[in-house]
Amino acid sequence: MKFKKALITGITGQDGSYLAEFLLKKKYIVHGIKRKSSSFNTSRIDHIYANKSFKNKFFLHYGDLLDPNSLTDLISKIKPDEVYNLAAQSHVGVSFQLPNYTSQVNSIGTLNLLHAIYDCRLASKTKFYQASTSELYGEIQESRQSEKTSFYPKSPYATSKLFAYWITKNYRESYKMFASNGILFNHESPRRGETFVTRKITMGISKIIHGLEKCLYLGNIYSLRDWGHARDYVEMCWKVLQYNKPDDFVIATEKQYSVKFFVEQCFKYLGIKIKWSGTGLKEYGKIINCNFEKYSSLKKNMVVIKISNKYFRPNEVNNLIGNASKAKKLLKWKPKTNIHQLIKEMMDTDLEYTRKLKLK
Ligand code: NAP
Ligand code: G4F
Repeated sequence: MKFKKALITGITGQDGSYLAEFLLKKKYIVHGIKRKSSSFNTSRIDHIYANKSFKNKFFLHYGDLLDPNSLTDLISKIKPDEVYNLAAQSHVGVSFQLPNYTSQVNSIGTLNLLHAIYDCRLASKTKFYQASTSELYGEIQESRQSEKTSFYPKSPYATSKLFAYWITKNYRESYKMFASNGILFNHESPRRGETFVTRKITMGISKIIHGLEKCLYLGNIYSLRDWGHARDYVEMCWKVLQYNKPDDFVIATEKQYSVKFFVEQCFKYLGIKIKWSGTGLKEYGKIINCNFEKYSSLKKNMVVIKISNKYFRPNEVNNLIGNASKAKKLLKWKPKTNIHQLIKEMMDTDLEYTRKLKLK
């Protein structure tokens, strides 16, 4: 039996790790590109590497989106059936501090990868998935954003992803490549990077519970997002490439919550009641009630959330909510995990992680 071969860029990231697991379960041979780093950067995929049943099915290679030679070299050797381009400088806030670098990696990096496939004369064989983003909608032009909604990017990150979105379509049209965009709304998990807001919250609360921190500092808590689970969304990346033609798909839960709501629900899940007071930079959240015997680090009226100027962006995307009816209809998709299940999984994992951290 001939197994399909997939090449994943960004395999060491949140989505890359879930996608690798998903494809291996589907009997793919999975190749991943990892960057050279001065410290270990494979913690999200070490368990896959250690799994004996994936021996000779899972391979890691050094490479970088900014090193076209490494991409051509790998693609010519592997000859993948499917390439998933998940690699990016993916932090919107950081992109304001690293606009040039972000643009190089996210825009030119995507071009480098597409062109490597073309150069290796694999344009008619290899399917290409581009990790596009709801950040493209930025200053929203329609109350629910679909594939037909106009883009209005508001950060160097979003602008760089706009180039990547269009160059993907361009290679589809010019060279008849099966090149598709998944326009994914925010998706989270216990493997989310610790500086993205949901994970920052679940990790921050866990550290407060275990007495490792006193207070969590956040930026714009009135920002609204459509949050799904990364595990559900990587299945969609795969489905996008199994569709009968290359196309672009919005993937979203179609439900929207604020950052403030996410904070409240995390505390609520733990049986802790908080109260908000103040406004603007002076807004704060304090503990009103909980089982103080169980949570010995907490005290009544303890201020656990404060607002810091540091976490506001020069240009904010305030409001995102997707319309995923195309994917629901054509790819037969519906999200499996709701916000409360997501919070439970993230809180449970981070509480256990910080409990062990405290024992060290
Ligand atoms: P992530 O956790 O930040 O992972 C990014 C990955 O890209 C990491 O493996 C990183 O390697 C790698 N990378 C960065 N620069 C690279 C370079 N120059 N060459 C090769 N690899 C490089 O991101 P994610 O949340 O999994 O998201 C995956 C993709 O989907 C990204 O393109 C992101 O922009 C996009 N996206 C994400 C969301 C979301 O809500 N998560 C929504 C829409 C779109 P290191 O581990 O070495 O840093
Ligand atoms: O978690 P975030 O940093 O994610 P953001 O900016 O929505 O971007 C993520 O989702 C995109 C899809 O729409 C991806 F393309 C992108 O790669 C990334 O995965 O911030 C969410 C919201 C923002 O409005 C931010 O201003 O939360 C607000 N926020 C409030 N306080 C904060 C904080 N964000 C962070 N990171 N840290 C805070 O302290």
